[in-house]
Amino acid sequence: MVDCKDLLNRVRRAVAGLDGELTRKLVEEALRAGCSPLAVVEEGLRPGMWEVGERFERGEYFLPELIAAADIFNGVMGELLLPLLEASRQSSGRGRVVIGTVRGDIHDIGKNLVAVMLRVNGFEVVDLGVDVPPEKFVEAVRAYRPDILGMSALLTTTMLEMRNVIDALRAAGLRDKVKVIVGGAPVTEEFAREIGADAYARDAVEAVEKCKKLLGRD
Ligand code: B1M
Repeated sequence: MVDCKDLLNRVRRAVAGLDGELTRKLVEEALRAGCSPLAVVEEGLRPGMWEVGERFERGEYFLPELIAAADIFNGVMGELLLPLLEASRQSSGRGRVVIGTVRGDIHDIGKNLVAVMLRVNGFEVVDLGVDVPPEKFVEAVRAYRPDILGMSALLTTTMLEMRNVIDALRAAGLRDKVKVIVGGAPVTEEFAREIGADAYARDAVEAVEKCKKLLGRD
């Protein structure tokens, strides 16, 4: 019997310790042992990144360590996990999602993962990238006519931009033309409700579920 929990705990520690080679080795081992690629991300890599953030807060890590952690994550994601996740892609036609990280924020790892999982589950995704100002979100809603607009924010300061985007949609007469979903580490269900979003998701899997629900196709 494979103990994914133990293996993924070791992945978490390797990421937190910024050991790229060990992370890669353990991820390969976990995949060989039959742990799901998504579990590797959500129960191994992501908690490791979280711990990196905590060490940063405690003054044990600095900006170069955050960058190193992001490189480790993106490395194993791109080489080992993405091909497996994409192999399970379902046929398209679920709906179109425009997604981006809000103005002032350049964190994109979580947003990219949400975009991948939406694509894998049959959504067409238009990714606007990072540091996206409200007017660019509005322009994209007008141009692409998505079913859903997704916003990601990782900073307590930038999450406030989400409200500005919703206000800008309203001012442009587009708010009732698109559903809005928000997410990212500091974002909560309560905050989503407060700013008038239609949904909140705490991770990529929940984001897919909520998007299906928003379109009444779950
Ligand atoms: Co920064 N950073 N960072 N950082 N960083 C955090 C967010 C922080 C919490 C670390 C900490 O102090 N504990 C902290 C924010 C504190 C706060 O505001 N409360 C912080 C800080 C302070 C900063 C800087 C200000 C540091 C500085 O310059 N002094 C700076 C800001 C830059 C800016 O944006 N303007 C900065 C910079 C960076 C790097 C660029 C070096 C790098 C990002 C690289 C990149 O993204 N390409 C980085 C990193 C790596 C982190 C941590 C360590 C890891 C983030 C991550 O990738 N997690 C982070 C610590 C933490 O998150 N606790 C931290 C893995 C990812 C899979 O999870 O992003 O949460 P996550 O995404 C999840 C869910 O949140 C959800 O699903 C995803 C998948 O499961 N989700 C959605 C996300 N978006 C969603 C959208 C949805 C639905 C769900 O719907 C549309």
